[in-house]
Amino acid sequence: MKKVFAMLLAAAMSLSLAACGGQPANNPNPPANSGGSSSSTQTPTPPPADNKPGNDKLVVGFAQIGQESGWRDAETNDIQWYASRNIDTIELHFADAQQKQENQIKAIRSFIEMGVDVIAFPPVVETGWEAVLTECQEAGIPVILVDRGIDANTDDSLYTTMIASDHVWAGEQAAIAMNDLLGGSGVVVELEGTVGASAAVQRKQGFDEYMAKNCSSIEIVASQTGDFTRAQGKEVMESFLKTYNKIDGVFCHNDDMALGAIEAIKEAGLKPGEDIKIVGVDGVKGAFEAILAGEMNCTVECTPILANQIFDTAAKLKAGESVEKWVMSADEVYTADVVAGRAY
Ligand code: GZL
Repeated sequence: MKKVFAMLLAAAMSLSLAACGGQPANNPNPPANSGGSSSSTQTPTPPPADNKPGNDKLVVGFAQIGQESGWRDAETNDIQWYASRNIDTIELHFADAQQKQENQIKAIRSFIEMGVDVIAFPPVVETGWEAVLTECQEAGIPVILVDRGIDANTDDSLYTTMIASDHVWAGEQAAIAMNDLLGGSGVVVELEGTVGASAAVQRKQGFDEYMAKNCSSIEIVASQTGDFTRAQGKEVMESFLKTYNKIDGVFCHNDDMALGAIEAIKEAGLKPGEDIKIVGVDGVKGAFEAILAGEMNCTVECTPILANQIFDTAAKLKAGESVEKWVMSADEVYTADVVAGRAY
């Protein structure tokens, strides 16, 4: 019991440290935008002269989606902290696209202009990348997709590798947990992530297909996007509660929307985690706290701690080594049993 709790708390702590910009006590360097570019929406300015050929640092351009969730902040802080701890060997150019695809594309084009060694980015949506990825290919700059993918119809030679969790698996695990929580029957609503994002499309696919195939007495009566944000998750859950007089469970494509749904359920005079079962994805600190408080029932982990893999893979690509097309993260399912430590 103590071991599980310590492990979970450590997991939550590392996520929360990364997410809240905090740093382990022994890290003298606060997370910094350790590249030559700004971390605002402006297109990063070209790097100093030392970025020209001959600079033996690994120069990576990272076009981040934005700051829509605690998970996203955890990923950003992990990447910036890792680069700030390795400034002798890594030069990170980091751009924040404020959740706009056009800003990600602008940032990628500026990285091409800089002549970075590798470009890495989480595609905010699955489509609309052919042109800019072709420009990367023509410039001879390998591309790493991070935490989300692009449409299966897009020529996959346009990117070198993807480092991400299996989002279909996450949706299936959420369905298994929800089925268990409802005892095989009930009415469920779904809070979807960003429209067109692979993490949302695939979590929905995993959840809905599992339910259709295995849970004939569970009905999904509504499914609507909350754009992966807590505020919109709350708003959509409020509308569901006004529309449906019986909701037994809610599947949220990420924990931030689950935390918003919890607020809405409480304000409706109901008990989250009891009257309405709540399953999320990500494994952020707030989800563990809600589960420990009995207000949430399960979170399916999707690790945001990818910096090590990103920079290791980038270094291999710079050295001309080949890498797997998909470097899949290993994730766990945290039900209340696991969190309470009864599972061991
Ligand atoms: C998952 C990632 C998703 C998270 C959300 O890999 O793309 O984006 O689940 C985040 O919290 O907004």
